[in-house]
Amino acid sequence: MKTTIVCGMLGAGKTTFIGQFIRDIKGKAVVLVNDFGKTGIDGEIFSAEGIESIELPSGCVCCTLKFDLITTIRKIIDTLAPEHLLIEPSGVAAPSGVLEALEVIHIDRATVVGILDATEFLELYEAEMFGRFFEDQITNSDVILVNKADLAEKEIVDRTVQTVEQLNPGAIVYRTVNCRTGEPIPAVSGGERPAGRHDHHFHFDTLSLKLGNDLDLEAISSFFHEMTTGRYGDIVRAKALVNTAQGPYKFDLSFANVQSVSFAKEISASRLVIIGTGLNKEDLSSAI
Ligand SMILES: Nc1nc2c(ncn2[C@@H]2O[C@H](COP(=O)(O)OP(=O)(O)OP(=O)(O)O)[C@@H](O)[C@H]2O)c(=O)[nH]1
Ligand SMILES: [Mg+2]
Repeated sequence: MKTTIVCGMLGAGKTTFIGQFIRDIKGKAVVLVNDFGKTGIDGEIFSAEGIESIELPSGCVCCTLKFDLITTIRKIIDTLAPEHLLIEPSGVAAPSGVLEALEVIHIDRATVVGILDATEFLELYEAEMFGRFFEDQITNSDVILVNKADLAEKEIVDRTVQTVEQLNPGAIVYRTVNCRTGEPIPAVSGGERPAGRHDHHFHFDTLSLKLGNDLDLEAISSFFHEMTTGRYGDIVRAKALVNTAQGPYKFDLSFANVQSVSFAKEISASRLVIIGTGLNKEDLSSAI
């Protein structure tokens, strides 16, 4: 079984990447996705794209859920027998923690794809906002996408690529928009991994809300923009699947960037997940 781990900070583009990458995979592919929030969202996104996935929500597979990760992979192998397993850990997971879990079940040739959001990476990395999180991600990745190149200035994208190449000269680096590499990703795997691991020492709070159906598309969009202002706390990521009065929609906030796109299918249950620090949960719960 081929194994690919797709890691990256919250909202960097992991799910977007898998949606593209899986089209080039021949044979049965299954995605194991670990949403950080209490309510899973990505599983339904994969399902709408016809991608088979197993969800492991609520927590982080590189720490508290490591045992669950091992058990779930074993179960996937026994029951679904995929030829290719793709793992999307939560956006706070250290790939070294995921690799350690894989070692326990003797999967030692996984390819690690690291996705960086070019609009935020340098600022967060240089301010050492997340300890050694980015270093762990970059040094453990075989392939790195400097993504969201459409939203960042060219000079920032160039400096991001330089920083990545300095940290990991052996990695294959792409500049991408919507994670499109323009060529199939080479099946490189298991290059030299740095010894030791770096736990993440930052913590995000999460809030999951059930939403009513028939909410107005514009109202939800403006609420998403309002969430970037700081009035509800420091929100780094929010995502929602909602059957709006104008049809099913997917909403995304990652750092200051907000997007809404219509969703291919009726949504099973309209819901919203918010991740950040100092969340004003009372106001958030009554705002929509
Ligand atoms: N403009 C722009 N938007 C992008 C790009 N890549 C991804 N996005 C958008 O960024 C948002 C987050 O993308 P996802 O693929 O869900 O990110 P993720 O890393 O899976 O997010 P989590 O699983 O929540 O950590 C979505 O609205 C994507 O459409 C890009 O290159 N440019
Ligand atoms: Mg995702």
